[in-house]
Amino acid sequence: MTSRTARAEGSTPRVLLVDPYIAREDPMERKFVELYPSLGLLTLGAYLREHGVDVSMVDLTFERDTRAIARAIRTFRPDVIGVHTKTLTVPRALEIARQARDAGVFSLAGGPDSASRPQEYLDGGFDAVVPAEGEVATVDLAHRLRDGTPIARTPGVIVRDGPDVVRGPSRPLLADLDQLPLPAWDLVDMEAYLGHWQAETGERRAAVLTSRGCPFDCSWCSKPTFGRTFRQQSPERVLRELVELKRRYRVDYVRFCDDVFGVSRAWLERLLDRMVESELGLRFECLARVDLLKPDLLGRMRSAGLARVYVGVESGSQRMLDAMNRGTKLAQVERTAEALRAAGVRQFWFLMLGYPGETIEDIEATFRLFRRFSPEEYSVSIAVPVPGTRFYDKVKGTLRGRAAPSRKAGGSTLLFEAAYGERLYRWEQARFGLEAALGKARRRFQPRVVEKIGRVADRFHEEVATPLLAGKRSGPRTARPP
Ligand code: B12
Ligand code: SF4
Repeated sequence: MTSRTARAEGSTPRVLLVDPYIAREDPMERKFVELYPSLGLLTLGAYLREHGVDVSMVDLTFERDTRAIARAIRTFRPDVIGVHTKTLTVPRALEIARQARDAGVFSLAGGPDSASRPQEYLDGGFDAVVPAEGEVATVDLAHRLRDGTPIARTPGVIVRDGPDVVRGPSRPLLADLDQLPLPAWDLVDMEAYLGHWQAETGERRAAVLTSRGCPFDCSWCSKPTFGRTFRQQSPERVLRELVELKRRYRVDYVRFCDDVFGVSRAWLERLLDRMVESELGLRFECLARVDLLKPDLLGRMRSAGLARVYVGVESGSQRMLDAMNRGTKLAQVERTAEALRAAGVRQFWFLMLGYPGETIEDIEATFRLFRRFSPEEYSVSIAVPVPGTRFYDKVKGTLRGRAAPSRKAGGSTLLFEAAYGERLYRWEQARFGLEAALGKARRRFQPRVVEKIGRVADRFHEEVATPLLAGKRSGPRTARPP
């Protein structure tokens, strides 16, 4: 295996990175327009370059097929093809591993999906998997392959060695994220992404990551690459990235992609100050927890450009929040939702149905909360048990043999034996959809007409849908908004 890729000692190793996601094949993409280049790959690419590796990248996001990979193999002649993996793209990742094998190129998988089930990628044809932070391990591996030194037991790498699979010792995480170079944006067609956003929203939008990991411990959350660790860049390093995005790409809107933004209040205050002082005029959005998003900071966040917040509300039932080990209180949800509304910041709520132990009454509580605050945007998902989580361990005996929710069904697939059947949850999703539409209508049309539609929908829900799908009547009628 090693001899297949070994080149003259002293020559520069060549790594071809691949993002296998093709947007036009994804039915959900048109619904949730969220196209950004993978920051994991761009940072990995920049780091490899800084450490003596030639890097090229095939980003399939805007492509029609995978032909660009064959072209890159011919022209760039890589020693290693490194594929970013998500559950969504498993078949294509495996197809690329086959393509690499046929071309005699070493294939390497990294990213969240291969990190949570490396064996399947090795069985599927990959030569190796980097199941955690990628930078240092990949530099080491690329140089070993170039030098023809054995790669089995390379720290942070799992390799197929003949019939065996050899797992190298784990590698410590990077101690200081400020040492990371800026993402190698030139590896992808930034103009395609920025132009896409400009056409959709009128703004040139880019993604930025200020931290790695998350210190919280929600029982359904999968954290395959960084586990329960947390590191962040200094606000000054973050500002440097923002300045470059503005200068090189005329970006005017930033999505902070951190698992949770603003874990440390002191850090956040310093970043907000730097952003205001810099007068970059950027607007931004982030994902926040209701226990961290303090109403007294919202004014400052707004002045620094805050436009939208993704809020992990998840449930309107405290019992369920506790079951999920969310660590948040309903009072915090209410306080945050009110403060965001008062500050004029758009809210995007994440809600989840079907978590073990959830009853119709809990779903009603979530619905009432949703009706009361009527967030501008939302997503209601059916709980997905991801391997490696406590939720998965809890329901693994009742799994239904499907690894991931169907994109064709809008992601709404029940993968385990929940309290009710899939049709109930799908009905609830439709009901939240109707309520969202009514919420919008309330702001624009005759309230009486809207209320009437709402009452008819409530009656249908209570008297027809719930008894039919859950075999019982729902709780008390949902309160009407004032
Ligand atoms: C930000 C984010 C997004 C952003 C993406 C922004 C961007 N392009 O960077 C948006 C909102 C667009 C998004 C979309 C989706 N996301 Co997302 N997202 C995240 C999040 C919160 C952070 C990703 C990130 O930047 N991490 C930081 C970087 C540095 O880490 P990394 O990407 O893992 O890369 C490191 C290593 O994994 C490794 N590595 C990565 N690739 C490779 C490749 C090789 C060859 C090697 C050697 C190493 C290597 O090295 C990197 C540097 O150390 C993660 C959660 C998480 N913490 O990972 C979820 C996460 C990646 N997303 C997830 C999902 C499911 C999705 C969607 C499918 C959801 C949807 N709406 O349909 C889409 C898929 C879109 C797509 N194009 O594929 C899941 C993936 C689970 C899985 N097993 O597939 C995650 C893990 C969340 C979760 N816990 O469920 N996402
Ligand atoms: S769901 Fe969010 S807050 Fe909870 S552990 Fe995962 S990343 Fe952290």
